[in-house]
Amino acid sequence: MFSNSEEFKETFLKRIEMTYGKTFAESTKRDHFNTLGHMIREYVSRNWIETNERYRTNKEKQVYYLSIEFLLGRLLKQNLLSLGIDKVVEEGLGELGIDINELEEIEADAALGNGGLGRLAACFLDSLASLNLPGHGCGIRYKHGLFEQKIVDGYQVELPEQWLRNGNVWEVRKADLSVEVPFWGKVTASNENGRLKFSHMDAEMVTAVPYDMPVPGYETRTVNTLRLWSAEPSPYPVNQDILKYKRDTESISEFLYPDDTHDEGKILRLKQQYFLVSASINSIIRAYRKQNSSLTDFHQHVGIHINDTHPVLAIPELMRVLLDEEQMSWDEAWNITTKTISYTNHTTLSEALEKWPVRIFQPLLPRIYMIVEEINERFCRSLWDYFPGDWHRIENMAIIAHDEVKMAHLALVGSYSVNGVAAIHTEILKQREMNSFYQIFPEKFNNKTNGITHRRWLLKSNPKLANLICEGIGDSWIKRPGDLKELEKYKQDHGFLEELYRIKQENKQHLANIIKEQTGVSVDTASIFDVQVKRLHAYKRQLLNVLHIMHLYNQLKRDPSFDIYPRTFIFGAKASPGYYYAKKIIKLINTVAKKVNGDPSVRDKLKVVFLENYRVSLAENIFPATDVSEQISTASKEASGTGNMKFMMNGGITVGTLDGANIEIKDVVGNENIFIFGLKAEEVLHFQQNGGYHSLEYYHLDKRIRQVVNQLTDGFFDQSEGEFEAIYDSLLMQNDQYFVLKDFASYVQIQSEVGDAYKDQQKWRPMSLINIANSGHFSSDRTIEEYAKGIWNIQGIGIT
Ligand code: 26W
Repeated sequence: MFSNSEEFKETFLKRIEMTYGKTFAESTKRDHFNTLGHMIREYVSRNWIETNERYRTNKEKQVYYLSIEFLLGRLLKQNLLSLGIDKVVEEGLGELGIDINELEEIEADAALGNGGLGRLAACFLDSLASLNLPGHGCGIRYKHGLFEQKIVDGYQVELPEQWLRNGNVWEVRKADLSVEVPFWGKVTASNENGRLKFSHMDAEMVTAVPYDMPVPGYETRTVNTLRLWSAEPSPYPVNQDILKYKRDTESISEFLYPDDTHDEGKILRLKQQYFLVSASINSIIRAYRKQNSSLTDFHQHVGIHINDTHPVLAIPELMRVLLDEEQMSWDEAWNITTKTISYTNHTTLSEALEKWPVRIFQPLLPRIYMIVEEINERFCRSLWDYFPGDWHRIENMAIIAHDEVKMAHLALVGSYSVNGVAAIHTEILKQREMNSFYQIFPEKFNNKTNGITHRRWLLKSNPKLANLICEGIGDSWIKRPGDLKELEKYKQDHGFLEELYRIKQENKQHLANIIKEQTGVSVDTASIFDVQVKRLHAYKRQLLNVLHIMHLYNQLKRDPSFDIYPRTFIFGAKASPGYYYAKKIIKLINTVAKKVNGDPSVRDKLKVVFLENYRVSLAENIFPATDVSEQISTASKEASGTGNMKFMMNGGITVGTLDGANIEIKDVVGNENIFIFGLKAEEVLHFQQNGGYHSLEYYHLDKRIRQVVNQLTDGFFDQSEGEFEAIYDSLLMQNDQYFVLKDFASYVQIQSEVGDAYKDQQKWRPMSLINIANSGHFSSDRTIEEYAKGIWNIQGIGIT
């Protein structure tokens, strides 16, 4: 299509004239972006077709990753890099006077996810394709992704996100592959040759239309597919108000629920879940039937992975197809289903565990409910053998109990593999949260520590560092991230460490410019950039970070000569719109920022910045510019964390609790290259079980704590009265559930050690380098290889 910049330019210019009927001089940046996007999509199409043909002829087992979220971000540069045409295109555009970085800014983030779980799914797609593995994504094409956040007077304000406003160049609508999804109605049974046949009557049909996006691997010929489903009115007649029907239908893929870890039990969300599952399973089976006459060996050719419980209805839906359409016996259908489905758990927080009231579930999905009931009855009966007479336990393990359907229990019973996302998280599942299930299905449980794609989070977003690494150890790490380890040979190399520092400073300057533009605050790149970016949640303890800043401010006010290495504290976080407490924390951060940044007496020592609308594209500017990575969740609460890995890979050093994957980061970099503080998971669990923690004691005994906590209510930060009462109460009246005050002293102490370490650059730079050198372990390539071998039983054929 084009192999050098001359050919590229020629095609590009011709395209602009033909598509827009304009001369190049008249064309806009958006015309350029769209033209380039379409050229790239055409460029991949040959390999896309060939990949699908290869999968068919080799009869390779296919894996489908079902996820209610895919947090993709922008795709332009990632696609160019993967296809190996980034240089040619950049050069060609440059000769036309077009800056690729400006074109990149035209693209809207595909923000079809809330946070960790959705971004993990996006990283997995990149690794699957890059490892030549037959794995595809199935999700929902939300018209509105995660809300846009504005900060107005220190408060979060939400605006609807509009990523499709200017179209999506990467997708292909495939209306001919649409699937009809039934809701409501009733189930009737008839007798056919002595067998009961169930039919779903009078259902309201919704048409699921697939939009496919190519997922090219990095310098491979493999192009996998991300299929996103959009809800449209069905052509089948309905006897109701047609306008209402159209609205109701389209609302299914209208917007992404902005709830991260809090189950709201809204009927529309259950509709979304079944919509995704039913459309995906039926299109998977349709493709399978084209190749195979019967579904008896389905599980040997297809793996279906469910990303948390949101797509767990894949289990009863697959059962339904096998029972009602294939006429299989229950035992045969169950055997196939439980050898097809595998499940990842992403959290142990009880408020995140999905439970659906039967009164909502049953009428909406009548046939699916019958099947879940049958699964439950058979399961509970089998429990008698394991726990004879233990009524209480059996009731607790049931899938349906007290008029609720417990989605996690359905996932545990109907899948062959259950994995946690970091070693400690999997242990907590086995020993505590899911212990009863572990006792009867020990073989199902396994760990797959999360990872991130180093091709986006290092190669693409930190090109300067990537270049330095290539100069130092070659470029094999791009395909084999474990090779980053070779960087350790530079840990005493002055020249190399100096370069590393210089690049960090340049990246800090770039971020400083963004901060200035967005907030008006000038920050000093000579200060330590100390960053906490992630969803706002009480357990992640942004509050601990703020209380520490308040304390530093108090110390500087008391003693202006107080020796502290200058620091810039940077926050980015969206709060779920209904999460009152989280929104108050955002207001607190902004309130403290205003006071501190406005006080000339601390100007050279402390700055506090809240960057609004934290998202993938902003994150790509933040990770490369960070010195200190805040990973300070209450131990046992953060299942894994993946931001921690992104900082590490870019040379940021972790201040963290022994929680989630922080523990494994500590294991690979060694104690001396990470700053660990605070309660351990067992201690947290101990206090939770036996009591013995009284936050008021810490308030009375530690005057630093007393001072900052009092400042929440005494107007010291010029807040209006009662503004932070909820925060004050959580700490003192509700006994500080997340142990903020308990960990305060230890956090202050470690933070002062961080300052000392940074001051001694001879010490800091090797630490930073060792973090980068050992980050290969946290590439999602490693994670996906473990899923491929340990769960899915698939292999990449050696295509490059
Ligand atoms: C029902 C509402 C709801 C929505 C989302 C419940 C739970 C979720 C997700 C499971 C929340 C989530 O994103 N969990 C995060 O998953 C990451 C990827 O495994 C982990 O790194 C994070 O620690 C975990 O919080």
